[in-house]
Amino acid sequence: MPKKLSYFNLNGLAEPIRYILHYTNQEFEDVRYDVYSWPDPKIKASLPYGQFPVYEEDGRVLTQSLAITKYVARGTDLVPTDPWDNAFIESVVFSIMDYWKNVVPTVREPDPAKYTELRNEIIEKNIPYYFSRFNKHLEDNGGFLNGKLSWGDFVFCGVIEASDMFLGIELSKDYPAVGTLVQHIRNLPGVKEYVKAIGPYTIDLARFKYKK
Ligand SMILES: N[C@@H](CCC(=O)N[C@@H](CS)C(=O)NCC(=O)O)C(=O)O
Repeated sequence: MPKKLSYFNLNGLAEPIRYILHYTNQEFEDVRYDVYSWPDPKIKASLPYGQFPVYEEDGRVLTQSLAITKYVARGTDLVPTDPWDNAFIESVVFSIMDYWKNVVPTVREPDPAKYTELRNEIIEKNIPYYFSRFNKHLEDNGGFLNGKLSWGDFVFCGVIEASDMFLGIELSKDYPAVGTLVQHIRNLPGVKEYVKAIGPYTIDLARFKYKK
């Protein structure tokens, strides 16, 4: 059953999917496009909705990172069978994506002064608002989104890592429960070896052409 995940040579929305595929020992082709030469009009036009990540399996194509993340975790205990548990996990996942929606326009801002202004706003406003709540949520729920490791924790970890990289910050420093969960995931079997093999991600926003 050949599996293929296409994204940029970055962590971003694909890293939780890669982590789960490694953690659950699923073989896949990890296709990475150079983010600095994006957009490539021909490749973009070939994508169902013009965006990555795209997951392919047996000739079928899936888009949307959260749908893919949940799909690759199916049949494992990363996806609870209880509907309430799933909805509870999803509710935090959607909140972390609400936070992430503030980061994306910042990264795509072409004017350096405006970028600094947007970045400062995230650091001074959005992060304290969301992360005080996320940190408390984790403290109240055994260190996870819902009491034990689930697909949602991988999404959560992915957004923290991408956010740290794009904004040049370290969220774990101010939010210890968040940091503990990120470290837990990075040390999982399969994930640990993968993280070591690829090394840390970096981004040079000055070379990033994909601006609005
Ligand atoms: N809601 C989509 C968002 C996908 C998305 O924003 N993809 C970005 C990378 S993180 C992308 O492909 N950007 C390049 C483009 O739009 O041309 C998901 O979760 O998969």
